Amino acid sequence: MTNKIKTQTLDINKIREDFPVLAESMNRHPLVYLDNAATSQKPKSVINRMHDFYSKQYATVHRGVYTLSQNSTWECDLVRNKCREFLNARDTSEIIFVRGTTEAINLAAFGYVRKFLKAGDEIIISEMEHHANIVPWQLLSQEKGFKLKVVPVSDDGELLMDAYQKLLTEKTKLVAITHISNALGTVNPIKQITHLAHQAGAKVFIDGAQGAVHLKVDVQDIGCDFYAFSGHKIYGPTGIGVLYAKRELLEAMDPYQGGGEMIELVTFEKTTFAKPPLKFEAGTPAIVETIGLGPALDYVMTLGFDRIEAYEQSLLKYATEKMSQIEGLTIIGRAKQKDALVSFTLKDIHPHDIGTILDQEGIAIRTGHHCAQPIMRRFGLPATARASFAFYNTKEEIDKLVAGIEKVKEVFA
Ligand code: C6P
Repeated sequence: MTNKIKTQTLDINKIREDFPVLAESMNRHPLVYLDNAATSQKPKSVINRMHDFYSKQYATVHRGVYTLSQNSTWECDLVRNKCREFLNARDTSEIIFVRGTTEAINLAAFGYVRKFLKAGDEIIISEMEHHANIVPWQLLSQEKGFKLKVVPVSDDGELLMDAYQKLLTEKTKLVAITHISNALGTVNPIKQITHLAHQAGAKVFIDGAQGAVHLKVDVQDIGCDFYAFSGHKIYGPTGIGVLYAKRELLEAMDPYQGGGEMIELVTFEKTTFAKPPLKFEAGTPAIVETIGLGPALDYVMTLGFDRIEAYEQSLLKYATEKMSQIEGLTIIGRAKQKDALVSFTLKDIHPHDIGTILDQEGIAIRTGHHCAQPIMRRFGLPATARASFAFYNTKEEIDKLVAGIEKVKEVFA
């Protein structure tokens, strides 16, 4: 893409036409979809590609000698290469297809940590992690006797980097941190986190479920050992995601699941394994979901992350200004580096009530603990309401959200 195209602003009306669901109505109002951090809507290019593939090209991968299957394998390999390009990984063997971020974290936990960490070792996570980046490490720590240490978070929702540095010791073997918090929107300094962890001799896992959607990721520049993201959050299908890991780690790791295609040779006495990535992809994969991920990544790469970020930041700024003016509304998470979501409480109104009333206005937001109970506890809250934005959202939609919140207040006045 040329610099000229990249410096143009996004044509939001045109973009919205690419996402058919955005033209739908909900409860007699035009749909205002603000739950993008949970899962994002799909452009026609993704929907059509999957439909066409099922209609004309579908066959298994890696197993067939016939042309239909070989083409299917070829198409999935092209998507693997697109993921490599998307993350700037060195090689396609460093791209493992998984069901999503959750499975990627479990793969690293059970393939790497279970093999290489021992009793007394330490893993550092943070107070703002999603449960997916807590529970797998916890399950293993209980089995293996290593310790989980937690980086605290400031009142603004920023990681306390001094505390992080103090937690790092020669016992630290892994640092597992989210790129962007799904509950607060905080963008963490993952390059610095990685650098410090490496100085202490620890490996680094970055949970990119939110990060890969909003920011340009370059795994070589970050230097992280693992990076994971989910297809469904980045305008692609559910059931497909990526674990990036450095090749030498993948070679040393144990497979996560046993089954078809991940083997080299099987006897009843012993099995040897295929090389990465197939070593970690047991069973018939999510073929059509893999195919659908291709146009989703094309879509964001064509828009360009500099433009996506600039536009989403303008939405965040606008929403923050407008919502701050609502009496009784408190924004949870005011980090200096923050991405496109606003988590909030409104007086003592339960977030589920806020969500239910907004739904009557056609506005979809998420309410609850956002699968991040520890950070809710940190702020002394059971739950928040969360509006999360994508590049297809508009300031007019934020105005509708603000009007909807005023309506909630009226109901509870
Ligand atoms: N967060 C949200 O509404 P999966 O479900 O595997 O695609 O992604 C899990 C996950 C891991 N880490 C972070 C930071 C996440 O935000 C998520 C998913 C959704 O915030 C569903 S709870």
